[in-house]
Amino acid sequence: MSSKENLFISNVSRDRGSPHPIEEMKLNLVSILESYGFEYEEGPEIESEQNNFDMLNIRKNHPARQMHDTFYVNHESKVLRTHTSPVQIRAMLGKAPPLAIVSAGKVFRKDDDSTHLPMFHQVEAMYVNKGVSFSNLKFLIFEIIDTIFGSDTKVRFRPSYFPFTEPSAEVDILSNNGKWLEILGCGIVNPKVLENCNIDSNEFSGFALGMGVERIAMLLNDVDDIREFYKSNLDFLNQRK
Ligand code: 2NM
Repeated sequence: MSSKENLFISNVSRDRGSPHPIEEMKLNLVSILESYGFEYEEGPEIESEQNNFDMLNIRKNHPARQMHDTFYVNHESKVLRTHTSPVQIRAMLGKAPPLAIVSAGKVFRKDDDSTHLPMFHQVEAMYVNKGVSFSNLKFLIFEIIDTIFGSDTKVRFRPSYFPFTEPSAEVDILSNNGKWLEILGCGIVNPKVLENCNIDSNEFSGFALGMGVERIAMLLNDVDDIREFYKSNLDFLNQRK
C-alpha cells in the first residue's frame, strides 16, 4: 500500500479524538435535566466567599471553609468554588422565580486519594416555585436514576445534613454485589438561602440536588480509582459501558 492510501484510509479517522468520558457523562446528565425543562447556567470557577459559603448558610467557622479544605485565591475573600451551588445563588439573585436551573462544571477541594481529587465535576439542579415539595424532588430523582441506571434500580433515601437544605437526604442505589452506593445529595432549599437571595420563603419553596460526575462514571464503568480518568491513558479512556 502506498503511503498516501495509508494516510487516508487506515489511521486518520480513528485518531480524530472524542470527548473525555467525564465531559461526556457531564453532558449526558445536563441533557437529562434539560429534557425536564431545567435551563443550563454557568458561573466563574473563582468565586467570592460570599457566594460560595455565606449565601448558602455555611457559617464562618464551618470546617469546609478551613484552609486545608478550600483553595483560597490571594487572600482576597476569593476561593476556587467548592461546589456549583454559587451558580444557583447567582441565578436566584438575577431573576425572580419560577426558576429551574441546571449548573455543571469543575469544582475544587483539598482532597487527593483513590476516590477524591482536588478538581472534580458536579452537576446540580434547582427548582424554585410556589408549592415545590419533597415529592417533586423524589419524582425527578427516580426519573434521573431510571435513565442512567435502568428502571429496575433499587433506590434508598437516607436522612443527611447540608447547611443549604432542610430537610436533606443522600440517595443510594443497590449495586449488583448487594452494596448500597451513594450517588447524590439533595434536599429542600433552606428558607434562609431563599431569603439571602431576596426570595420570599413564605411564598416560594425549592428543591436542589447535586451529583459528582466522576463518582457516577466510576459506578457505571466499574472504575475503582478516580485518578484513572486523568492519566491520559487512551486504552482506559476509550472504554465505555
Ligand atoms: C447538593 C446537595 C443538596 C444545592 C443547594 C443549592 C441552592 F443554591 F439552591 F441552595 N444548590 N445546590 C444542593 C443541595 C447541592 O450537592 C450535593
